Amino acid sequence: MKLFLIASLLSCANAATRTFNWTTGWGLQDVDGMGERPVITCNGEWPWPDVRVNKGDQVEIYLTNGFNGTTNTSLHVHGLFQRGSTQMDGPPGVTQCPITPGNTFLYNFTVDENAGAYWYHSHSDGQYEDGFRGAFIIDDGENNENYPYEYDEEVVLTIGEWYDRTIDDLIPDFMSLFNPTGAEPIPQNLILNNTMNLTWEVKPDTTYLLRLINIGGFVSQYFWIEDHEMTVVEIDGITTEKNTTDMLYITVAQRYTVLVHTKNDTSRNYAIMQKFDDTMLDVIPSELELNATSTLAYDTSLGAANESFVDSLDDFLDDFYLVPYEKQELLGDPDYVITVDVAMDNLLSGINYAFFNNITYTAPKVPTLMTVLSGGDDVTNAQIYGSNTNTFVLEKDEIVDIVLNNLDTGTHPFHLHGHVFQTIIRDRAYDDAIGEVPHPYDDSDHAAFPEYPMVRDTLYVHPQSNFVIRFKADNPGVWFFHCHIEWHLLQGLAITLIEDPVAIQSNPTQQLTDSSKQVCEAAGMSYQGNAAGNTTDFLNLMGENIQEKTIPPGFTKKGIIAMTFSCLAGVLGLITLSVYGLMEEPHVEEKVIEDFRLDPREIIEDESSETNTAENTAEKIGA
Ligand code: CU1
Ligand code: CU1
Ligand code: CU1
Ligand code: CU1
Repeated sequence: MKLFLIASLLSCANAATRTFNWTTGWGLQDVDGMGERPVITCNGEWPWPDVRVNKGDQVEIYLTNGFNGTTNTSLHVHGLFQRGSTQMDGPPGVTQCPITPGNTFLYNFTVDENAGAYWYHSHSDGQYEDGFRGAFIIDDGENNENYPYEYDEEVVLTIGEWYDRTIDDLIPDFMSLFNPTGAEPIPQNLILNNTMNLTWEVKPDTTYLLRLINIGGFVSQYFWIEDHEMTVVEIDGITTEKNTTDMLYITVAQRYTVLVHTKNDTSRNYAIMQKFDDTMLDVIPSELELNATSTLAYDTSLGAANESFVDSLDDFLDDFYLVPYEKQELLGDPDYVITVDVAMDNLLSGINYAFFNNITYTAPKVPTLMTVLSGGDDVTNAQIYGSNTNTFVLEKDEIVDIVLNNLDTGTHPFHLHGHVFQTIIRDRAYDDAIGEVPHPYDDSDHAAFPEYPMVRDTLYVHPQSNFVIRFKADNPGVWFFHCHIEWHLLQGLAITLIEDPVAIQSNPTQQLTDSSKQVCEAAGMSYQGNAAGNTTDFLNLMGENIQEKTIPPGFTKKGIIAMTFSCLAGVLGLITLSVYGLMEEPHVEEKVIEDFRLDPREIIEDESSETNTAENTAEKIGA
């Protein structure tokens, strides 16, 4: 008994409380050498700090919205399970109200995840693309004594893309009638540790634990170091068996921790290479540099390394075959299978949205967690959370499969909050360019599930393909599942999982804090009621937030695009500029036409009818 007491006192002494006071704001920074542009600052400075904590630490982050005007904010620590603290997870509309200017939210939670690489970022309106993000590294004790692999030094390298304009400046053009295909803005550069042409000075014959974190919001990157192998030992906070490769493919939000052993020879420097996955770009501007080169410097007097090329981009490590160090057998058959189809399409306004099962996520009037906490006996009824939150209610400890069918021709990195998951199927890409059509998962005809599946928190699906992930619903909370491409989250590519809502209600640690309530009050939002804010009849959703109407039957997508062209005669030049972000691309009209499989003659015809009103154009298209 005495021994036990001493042991627990010691562990208390080791667990520190780590307090951070962060205030957002705007500043100017030249990040990529292309000139200054506004960035989101932390206490007036940029970049945001990288955070390092110990497992067991209590973390308190006081986040103050220091923006002017109407810009809201929030914070999510990516990869943390927030066990017993779902109200600290961050996404507005899901677990909290948005933090309005002048207000402060206290994020207060215990770190009990595996040692490894995590990160934090704003969960509002694409803000992290403007620089509101940083690494969040968890150590296991002073010297990581439980860590299974030997290394000499540790280095964090964040990667990401960078735009020459701010996201709040790009959003109106992106979510616009003038961008009917939903073409994502093209970034100008790839950055490494918030800069370009970085020099990483290394010692010879040394093993580095290199933590690669993609803190970007759009493109996946290929990453390699000239003439140096990388041994993967961790993905997304999960320690893995060693796996050696020459090249990684890292989607946004994913982390790869690798061992790199340096040469015993300092006679030359080597290139650290990042390359866009250009298949994710709707157009490739001629001036876009797809490769970014930094330097692994054995001797800084030798100067920067030259660009290094690879023969093929197909030889990157396939994370599907990685095995966790603490092998976890395939979980048993699912109790609940959630099947979701991903698609991108236009709603009536002509704006392009993203859908899971024809629903584009639209935040409720009352954040979903707050509906759980005030919903009494109705909480297990998914209806009360609204028609547009795509909510699924999970029972305590059930095994859940998410079957995701990607009907879209793009690659998407999906992220689940509150969990890591086993990846049991990831099908190959189906290429529309050679006539292949979307290939949904077929329960009666699929590859064998792995015995020890790969486990992580962010997973990409190939174009027109599918994946199946599996987890145990053992973490009561409200958890967002969404595409981590910020453009697609803005377009509504998200669902909400509510895990064991009765347990959330009854757990004293899951209740709303004063800070949480204050932030809602300041935002003029209720923290009680169903998705529509109805506090008496939770089944009455009158007045809830819903997506705009779909295009009526008989109207085709092609017709809507034609309407866009005819109503806005002569705007092709404007579309060229604002949608495709190109002024010099010679064939952009063809690209627009190709995107919609339009008959060019039809556009010409429609363009000629300049005097159409919106109504008679609609009539014509409906016909
Ligand atoms: Cu997350
Ligand atoms: Cu994230
Ligand atoms: Cu996406
Ligand atoms: Cu998220």
